[in-house]
Amino acid sequence: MKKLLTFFAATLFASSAFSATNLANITGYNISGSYPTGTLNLEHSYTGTISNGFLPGIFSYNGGTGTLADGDIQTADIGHLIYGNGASITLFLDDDYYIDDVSFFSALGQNSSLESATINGEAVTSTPFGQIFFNKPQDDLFDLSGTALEHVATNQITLSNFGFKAYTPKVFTLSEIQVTGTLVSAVPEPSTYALMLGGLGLIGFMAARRRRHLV
Ligand SMILES: [Ca+2]
Repeated sequence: MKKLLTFFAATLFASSAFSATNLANITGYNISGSYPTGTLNLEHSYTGTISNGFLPGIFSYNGGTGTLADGDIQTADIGHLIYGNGASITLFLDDDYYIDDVSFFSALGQNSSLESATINGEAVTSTPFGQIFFNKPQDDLFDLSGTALEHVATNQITLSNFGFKAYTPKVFTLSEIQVTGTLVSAVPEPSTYALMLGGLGLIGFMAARRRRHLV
């Protein structure tokens, strides 16, 4: 009986452990509004289609993946310059997640003046972190906790309407994008919890009956 109780307790514990925050797998990304690879001597390889964008010298990247989601953060001369105001970036994830945050790692030694963005329709401010440049952290974290997006399951994130500090160029560099979240499929349904708790109750009841019989 004690073994069964331990088993149920372990199952409950394991299911809550499974729902821990993890790096989401970004399977592809589109960028609308971007300088070409080679700008600022930064290299960006991309597997999709690159076409003319909404301004001369500005390009659209569609249907592929590349340097910004390859797990390689801030290697010299690897990265990309994004045309800020009108740009948008769409990330495709391998599964549905409850998103915790989106991190933008700037290219090595590049200033970032990013302050905010619209993410899936919600205005979100960013917090600087990471590499120090001009005596200030230069990577940007968009934290979705406390926003309307916190408990929304999604496999696609669009960032647009980028906001910048006053009197700074409306551009930013990226070397890598990371998304952390909880896999929706790893979170047990409320009915699963009810079933497990019900099982625990039944075992407790049987144990109590056994004890009464033994007296
Ligand atoms: Ca990278």
